[in-house]
Amino acid sequence: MKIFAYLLPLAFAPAAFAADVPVTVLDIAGKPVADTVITYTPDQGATLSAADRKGSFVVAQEDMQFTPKVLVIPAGSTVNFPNNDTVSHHVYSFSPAKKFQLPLYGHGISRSMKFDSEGTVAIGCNIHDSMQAYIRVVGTPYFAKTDAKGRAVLKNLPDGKGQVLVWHPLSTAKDGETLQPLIVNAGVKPLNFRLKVRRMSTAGGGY
Ligand SMILES: [Cu+2]
Repeated sequence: MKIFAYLLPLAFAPAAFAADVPVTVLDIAGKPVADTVITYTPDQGATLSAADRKGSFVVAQEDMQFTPKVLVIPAGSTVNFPNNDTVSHHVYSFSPAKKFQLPLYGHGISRSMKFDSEGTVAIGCNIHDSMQAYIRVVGTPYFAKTDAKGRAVLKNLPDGKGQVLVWHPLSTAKDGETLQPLIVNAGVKPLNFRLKVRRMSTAGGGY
């Protein structure tokens, strides 16, 4: 019966704390910045689960654009690139995080590619220069992307200290990245960022 004396304190131990942290990203003029990727990495390190690493995502080719223009995925994920246009496209990237080519293919056809290395992968079409997109490959399960209102929520952040990394393709910060420490506890507050961003550089709706 003595064993209960040991079990009882465990039953009343507080559950591991986790927090959802809302994030708002505005530009210097106070306008929302959509397509900002926010990641959180605990100082003790982050681990992607086997399920995280087997994710499947989509960057479609529609109306002569990539949709979405910014995608965030855990390292190890696969991205499908369906061509929903009537014209053919040739998807490629020269980025060090993933150099690849998906040679010219037409309507109704999809190709896929696996992304194992963390970093930013700039995607283009060999035929249509205005088609541009970015795949942000991350090594933490805690990530989010801002909507048209510049809002996102980092979910289930574990109790403790860590770093928040904010990235946007048009950010003037080095590599488009801004780093800020964060302490996650019961008093954690929403995060607000002001980003200095360049104007969109192409007419085709890319970045
Ligand atoms: Cu194209």
